[in-house]
Amino acid sequence: MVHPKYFELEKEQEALIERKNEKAPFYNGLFTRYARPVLTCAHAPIKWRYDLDESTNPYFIERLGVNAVFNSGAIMLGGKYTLVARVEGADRKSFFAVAQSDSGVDGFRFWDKPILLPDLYPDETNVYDMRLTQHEDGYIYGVFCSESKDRKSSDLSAATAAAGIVRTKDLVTWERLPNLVTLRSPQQRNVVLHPEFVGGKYAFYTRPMDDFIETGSGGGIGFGLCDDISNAVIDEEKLTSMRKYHTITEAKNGAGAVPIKTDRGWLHLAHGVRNTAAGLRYVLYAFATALDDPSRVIAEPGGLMLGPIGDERVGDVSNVVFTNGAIVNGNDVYLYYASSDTRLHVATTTLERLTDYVFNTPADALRSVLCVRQRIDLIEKNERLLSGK
Ligand code: M1P
Repeated sequence: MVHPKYFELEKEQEALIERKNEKAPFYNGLFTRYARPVLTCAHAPIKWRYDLDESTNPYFIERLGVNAVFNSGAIMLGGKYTLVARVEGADRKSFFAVAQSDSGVDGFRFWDKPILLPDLYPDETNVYDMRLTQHEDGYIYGVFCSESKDRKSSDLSAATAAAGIVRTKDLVTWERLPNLVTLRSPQQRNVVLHPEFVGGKYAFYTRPMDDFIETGSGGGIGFGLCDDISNAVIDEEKLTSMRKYHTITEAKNGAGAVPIKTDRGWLHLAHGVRNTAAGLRYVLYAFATALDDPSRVIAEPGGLMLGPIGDERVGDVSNVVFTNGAIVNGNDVYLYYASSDTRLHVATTTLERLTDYVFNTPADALRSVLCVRQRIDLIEKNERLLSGK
């Protein structure tokens, strides 16, 4: 017999999924934020978490809890806004699951079962943060962090991060390819596959790291080419958006969503990290690279584009916003970002607004005195306009 509590929880969950989202009272001219997250642990199907059978679960206790639903890859598929979310079990292990919506801002519903990836690496302990690239070769690629225990270290928590690669045509059947090899960087996370061939090769945005947490000598977001994606090896990574002292990228940065092609260049939505007395603070920023060379930065607004506010600031890893997916539908851009490694939100904008933001927002002047100069120039321009002179 199905436990009666199941029907109660199902009803509550249905109400949660069906609840319309509303625009939040926030204005900056660039983004519309929404009042409610689009995915949370409460969206995970009841049958993923509970044994529904009253005879084996008389108290209807959650057997396999879901702790968080966050960093999601995003594409438009079959006319639906489609996310491959990072779902984290109560056991701390993350896995991937597809959720779809008709509106992009509410109504996200998980498919029946999470994705069971082909098991190529026996030491792989955790997988997370899949970027979905609809590549011009006809496949949808998922590039994600494949984390394994570092068996060379005596430190119990020592781990190594590599970029796992899968491909599919429908998000149902997945082919796993060998992990990306970067000959000059010992570890990789936040790797994104560029959607087009560059000089006939597959192009990846990388994030060279010496260590699992610290990027060490890794100077920023890298870029590398490889001939064969079924055995992807990158010999040389050159830097695109670099980490800089006393900016939002000082501690580290990483590619986020798959770059968006516009007439003026590739638009990149990335994250930057700085250290504070309260720990690491993750914010989102944007930059553009050249159409004829997607590694060459041609515009980089100063400062953060989107940071954690209100309830977003608190969670399992507080003071974090992180993106690994955006969807462009016509002129509209849906940026999916997670807050504090706990839940997933959406912010919307348009291609025109995003392009204007990236190309017309001043770069970081890098020193207080120059930043004040920048601001006084703006104030004086406004004063001239306001006084009609
Ligand atoms: O906890 C914040 C984020 O930390 C990592 O990002 P990075 O490699 O730039 O430090 C990722 O593990 C990400 O999943 C997480 O949201």
